[in-house]
Amino acid sequence: MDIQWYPGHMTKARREMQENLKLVDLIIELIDARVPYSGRNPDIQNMGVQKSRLLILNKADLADPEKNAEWSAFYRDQGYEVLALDSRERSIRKQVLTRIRTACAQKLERDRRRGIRNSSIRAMVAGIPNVGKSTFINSLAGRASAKTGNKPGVTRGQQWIHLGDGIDLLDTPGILWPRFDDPQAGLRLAWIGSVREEILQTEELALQLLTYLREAYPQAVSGRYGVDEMLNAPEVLAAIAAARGCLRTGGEPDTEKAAGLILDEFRHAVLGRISLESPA
Ligand SMILES: Nc1nc2c(ncn2[C@@H]2O[C@H](COP(=O)(O)OP(=O)(O)OP(=O)(O)O)[C@@H](O)[C@H]2O)c(=O)[nH]1
Ligand SMILES: [Mg+2]
Repeated sequence: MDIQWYPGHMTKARREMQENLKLVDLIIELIDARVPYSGRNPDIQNMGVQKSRLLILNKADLADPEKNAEWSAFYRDQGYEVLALDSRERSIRKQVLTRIRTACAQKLERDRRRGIRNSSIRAMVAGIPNVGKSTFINSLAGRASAKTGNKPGVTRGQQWIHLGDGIDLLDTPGILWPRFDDPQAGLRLAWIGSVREEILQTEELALQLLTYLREAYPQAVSGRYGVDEMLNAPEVLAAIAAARGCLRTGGEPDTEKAAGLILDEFRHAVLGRISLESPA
């Protein structure tokens, strides 16, 4: 299955982000903790390379805790400031503000030497669709300033949000890149819900996910649905449809419906905390 999604609004958003780069001191790059490799947009990675950068492994609560630790170390070793977070928690504010200041230490020091007393920091929050950028900003602001929603493409325009304490954040629309060279990348981004549902084949997507889980997290599926670990993906899907009463009018298993259920439960970590990539 070749998944590609790069609509016009992303080209526009990317251009506007590029234009706003000159206004910011820091780029806060949100990466989905379940796909810390494929979920890093190369266009964002190459944006403002001379700027300070803070990496947030977001939705860490949905990812495998061991992998979170490995990925944090991996990016830290590359010289980045890194934090793994559940951005829905308002309590993240203190540690994030501390990291923002650490990441901008040079600028703050420069301002101090110039005698600037009310030094301020402006940061652009960037990442793929649905990674949690607006949620992250709202938790830091302590109020629902930015619109959020559990589907990709909720934020359509850029918006400055004032955090107080001399820090302003720019919310940006989630962007992907023109072509996924690795078909696995497209697949993983679709599994986590960063690709528009309407262009996907749900059943094929779920079968591929079941195949991955059978290898990487065999207990996840058998534990949740009580199906035999030895079954292949289509057999598992049919068994889940039967067990969950997903039936078409004639009594046939409704595998399309079961596929939607599996994807939904995976995305909400009902199958457990699952990572799709390892640094190794
Ligand atoms: N479990 C979990 N859910 C999160 C986290 N951060 C955000 N979410 C959820 O993810 C969904 C998407 O959040 P948004 O903040 O709208 O994502 P966004 O990156 O702004 O998305 P776009 O504007 O579409 O690019 C929402 O349902 C949030 O509640 C997190 O750390 N953990
Ligand atoms: Mg948003």
